[in-house]
Amino acid sequence: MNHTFPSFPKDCHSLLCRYLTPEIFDALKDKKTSNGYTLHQAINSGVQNPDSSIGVYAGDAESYTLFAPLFDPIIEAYHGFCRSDTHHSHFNPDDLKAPNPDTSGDYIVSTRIRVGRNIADVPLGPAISKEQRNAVESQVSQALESLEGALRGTYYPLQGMSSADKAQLVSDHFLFKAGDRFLEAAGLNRDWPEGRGIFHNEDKTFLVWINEEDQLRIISMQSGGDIKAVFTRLFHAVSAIEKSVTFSHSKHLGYITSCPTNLGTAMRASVHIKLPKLGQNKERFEAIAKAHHVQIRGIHGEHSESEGGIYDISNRRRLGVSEVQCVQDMYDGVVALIAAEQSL
Ligand code: ADP
Ligand code: DAR
Repeated sequence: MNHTFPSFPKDCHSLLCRYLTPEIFDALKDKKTSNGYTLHQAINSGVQNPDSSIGVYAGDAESYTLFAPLFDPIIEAYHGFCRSDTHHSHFNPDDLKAPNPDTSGDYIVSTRIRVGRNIADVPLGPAISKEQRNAVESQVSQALESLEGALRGTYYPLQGMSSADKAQLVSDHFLFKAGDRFLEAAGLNRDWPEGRGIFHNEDKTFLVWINEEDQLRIISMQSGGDIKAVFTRLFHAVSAIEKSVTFSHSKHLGYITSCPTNLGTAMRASVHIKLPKLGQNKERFEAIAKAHHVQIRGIHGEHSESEGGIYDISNRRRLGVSEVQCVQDMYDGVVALIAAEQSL
């Protein structure tokens, strides 16, 4: 058990180093969840990677209550969501006001909306055993292969997949990259690639990642800017899967995920969008993004750079807002960014 308060560099700006006080460390350092998950494990990613933005991961739903003195202020700082708040879901695509904002196809390359989900009463990725992870792969892949119609598809385990097929799926933005150093230090890459894989339908507009950062990442995506069509497909996919799989969920935090940034809806709705002029006007770009609660990412996922003036624009809020609001945030941000790009 590591009993010494971690040392953080002076320029550490993670929420971990902001909220882990010696008093909180002393109060939590000897506690373990029923799955044996410790404070040391929960903070290891942020200790090993002082450039983390958050720096903590939950090993099970219980982590969010047992380590609440640390997780609660981090959740409040990231989501603006307090201990006494409750999360409400609203996933009806009929209530999304989002006519295609780019029918000419001049700006939006593609649209992707994903939710994270984890199986109820099973430890999350940082604390799961190899046997439990393999059982999740088996249960979820079987549930997916029973889907019909437009959701019909095939499961491809990562183990045994050729490097060429893997590289092609990653470069085409369909498959997750191998776990990065943040996930490594959180214990999320253990036994890689065993128990991991990807399910997708014929035209790769409906995909499910199994046992990456969460046990499921349910994804709807297609070329162009028909955001409502992508959201509608995701709604039907999630509704079909939850008929046979029970997800980890709480009244207070919504859908439970390993990283606190994904709690609540666990939804990230994004477009890959051409904004070359705004890209040269960072201050204005970031001001519009902030005003519309959207995040700017590179086009190969988190911690990547933009290429050719193309950016990944997605909702930042996930907890304390509904699924419809997440997509509305992204949509309204995209409309404002296109207008700004046109004005430059
Ligand atoms: P996540 O969204 O699952 O949290 P990332 O930001 O790492 O994770 O993105 C995962 C993959 O999805 C990356 O390959 C990224 O390029 C791809 N991606 C994200 N948004 C879009 C989009 N709108 N169109 C196409 N690919 C996308
Ligand atoms: N890299 C970690 C996680 C940040 C949020 N992104 C996730 N969960 N993929 C950090 O603390 O920076």
